[in-house]
Amino acid sequence: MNSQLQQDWPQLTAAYDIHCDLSAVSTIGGGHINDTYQFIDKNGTNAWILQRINTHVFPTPWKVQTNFDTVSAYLKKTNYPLEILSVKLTSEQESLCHTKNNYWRVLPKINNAKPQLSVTDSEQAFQAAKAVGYFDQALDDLPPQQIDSVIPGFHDLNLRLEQFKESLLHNHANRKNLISSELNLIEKFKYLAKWLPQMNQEKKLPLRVVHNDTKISNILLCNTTGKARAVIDWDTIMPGYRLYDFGDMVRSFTPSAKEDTTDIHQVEVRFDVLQALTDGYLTGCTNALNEFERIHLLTGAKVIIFMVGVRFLTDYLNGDVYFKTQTDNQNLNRCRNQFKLLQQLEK
Ligand code: GN1
Ligand code: MG
Repeated sequence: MNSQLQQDWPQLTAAYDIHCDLSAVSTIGGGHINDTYQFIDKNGTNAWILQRINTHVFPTPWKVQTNFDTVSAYLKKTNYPLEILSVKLTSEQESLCHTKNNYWRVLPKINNAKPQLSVTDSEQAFQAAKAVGYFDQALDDLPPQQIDSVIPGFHDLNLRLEQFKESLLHNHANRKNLISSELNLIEKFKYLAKWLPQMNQEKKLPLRVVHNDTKISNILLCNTTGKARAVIDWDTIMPGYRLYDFGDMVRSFTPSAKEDTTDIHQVEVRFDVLQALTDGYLTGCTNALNEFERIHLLTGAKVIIFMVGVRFLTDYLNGDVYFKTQTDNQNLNRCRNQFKLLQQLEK
């Protein structure tokens, strides 16, 4: 059991009036940043999610939570058809519980639905992508100024390439020796960083409130019907581009393998899945993309796949301090898988 949870559990049970033994709390989810747990309150049959916000990644947790609450309140006023997340308040009526070292939130668990690490078939891709489409469409009129950019430059590829350069100097455990082919690929694909600034200059891409982390494990599908129940993980909702929400689906839906598979041969773009997710997204957000965005969906995908690959490699060179890892070369494998996808799409 995580020592932070152990330490904070008495305060959490008091703040949320939880009746549950710590031994009955279990870890859930495959997220790389926050710690996520589930428990059942003895007072009822309700299952709950408990999350510890990673303040290394999100240094302003109150702002993250304000974004979350703003979106939650906003969606309730729309005809958004999926489950709307909202947190349980503490006894002090706060949406986060601040302990000595940590920030926690509690949410009702969505029953009979679970996240998955890869997409099984094109029907599933369609359903999940339609849900993301609904999400983006529902946020269409929420002014970006109402949402804080809690991680400045989150999807700024130029910044990510700068951070990569710095990590080369850091070169944890001489890992640079192992990445010569990745270095070549970064040289080859860094042209993608010119695309967005140019589009911005031509004022072609509208800045909107988007999800920014639409990977398959963030869309909960119903265990019974296979239809989407919820789009979860709202911490990175920020002003951004719909093309990147689309792109992160291409990144995480199209390969049949897990993001960190060590068998790179399994990493192939499944074009039927790509077609289905495109259809699904456009079904969900029928009116929310302009002509220009529709034409450039695949460019959005390439940019995001490259960017996430670069971020994994940066963390590898920094000594795995950002994304959670269980094995030594996990971030390198993650990067290699992204770059393989990118090369396939480029073809
Ligand atoms: C991280 O925490 P998680 O697993 O939802 C990351 C995303 C990456 C993703 C790659 C705040 O998301 O940007 O695309 O890993 N989130 C943050 O799997 O950096
Ligand atoms: Mg996330």
